[in-house]
Amino acid sequence: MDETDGVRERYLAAIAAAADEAALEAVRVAALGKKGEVSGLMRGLGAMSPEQRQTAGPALNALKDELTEALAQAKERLGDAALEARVAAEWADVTLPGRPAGQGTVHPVSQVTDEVVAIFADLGFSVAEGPQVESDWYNFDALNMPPEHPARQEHDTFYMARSEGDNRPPHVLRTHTSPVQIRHMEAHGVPCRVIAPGRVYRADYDQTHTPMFHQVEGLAIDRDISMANLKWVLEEFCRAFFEVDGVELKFRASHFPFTEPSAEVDIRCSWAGGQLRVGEGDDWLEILGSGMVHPKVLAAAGVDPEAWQGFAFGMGIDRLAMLKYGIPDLRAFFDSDLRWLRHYGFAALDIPTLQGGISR
Ligand code: 2NL
Repeated sequence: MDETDGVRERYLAAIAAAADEAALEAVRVAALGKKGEVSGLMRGLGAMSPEQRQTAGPALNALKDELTEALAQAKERLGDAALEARVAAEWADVTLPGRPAGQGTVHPVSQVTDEVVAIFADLGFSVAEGPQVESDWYNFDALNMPPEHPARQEHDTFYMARSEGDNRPPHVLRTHTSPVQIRHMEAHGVPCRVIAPGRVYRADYDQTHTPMFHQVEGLAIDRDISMANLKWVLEEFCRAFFEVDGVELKFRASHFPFTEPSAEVDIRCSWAGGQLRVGEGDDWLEILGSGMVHPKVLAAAGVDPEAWQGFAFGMGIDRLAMLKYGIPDLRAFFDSDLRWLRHYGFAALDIPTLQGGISR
């Protein structure tokens, strides 16, 4: 049948020429779609005589089957080719290094705490911890600060709320870590050498004070511990912490309720060029308070002051961190860590939207 033959050759050629699946679909629609040419020929069967239809019918059916089959094969071929092209284009080098993940850093206060703990560990001190909410007995009375003592007046201390009729003893946010050492002596007895690092709280807020800050206290009790031992331990500590061999300390007479005698300790330094240099110059920088533990404090902790004696000291970790790493405003620690982190090269902080949110 000449007419169908021409159609067959044309569509087989078009199928072979289709460059992609879209072109192939266009050929299918042109031939076999509802308004397609072959579909039109098949509709024409109805107008034929039975004899004509007997030969034309099977021929058209065979044509339709052949084109359908050719279309399916072409589609598979083009599909494979498309997939291969995609695989070639999307080739991934699995040996490339990964994208660097954002990295955090240890907070300077934690870092300094770790350094201080390590230095005192070398000197034979262990670490003690205790509650941040304390009874006023452990925080004050045991430290020879009776109720009428000025430091107990409300202004500096955070008191825990009590509902009316609740007659339990008052509790406070600890104002120093001394109570940790009282508890340590009660629990483990003496002799002892401990340090107590941790958070402490005072209602104070300005360039050099934050309501929460960090302290490390130290305590050494034995039969014959003296101020000379205190002096050596603190010199060793400063040598190690400030990484200066020629540290020079000055013990200045002072007063604390929990030590007698008491001394504040200054370290020789220079501020030449606005930069702190420890161990040289003509300035003195106060770095800690210390003294021989008051007999009443030993007695309060269940230790016989006739048989035992020792020294104690306390210092601010945040201040130490400031001095060692040069951050001028204590509030930078806690209002936002951003300056600290930038100081430590935390690149992600240079995102403009983040900086827009910083008020200081
Ligand atoms: C300071 C002064 C000090 C103590 C803390 C202490 C602890 C016990 C007994 C006696 Cl259990 N004393 N601690 C002693 C002297 C000074 O801290 O200026 N801290 C920042």
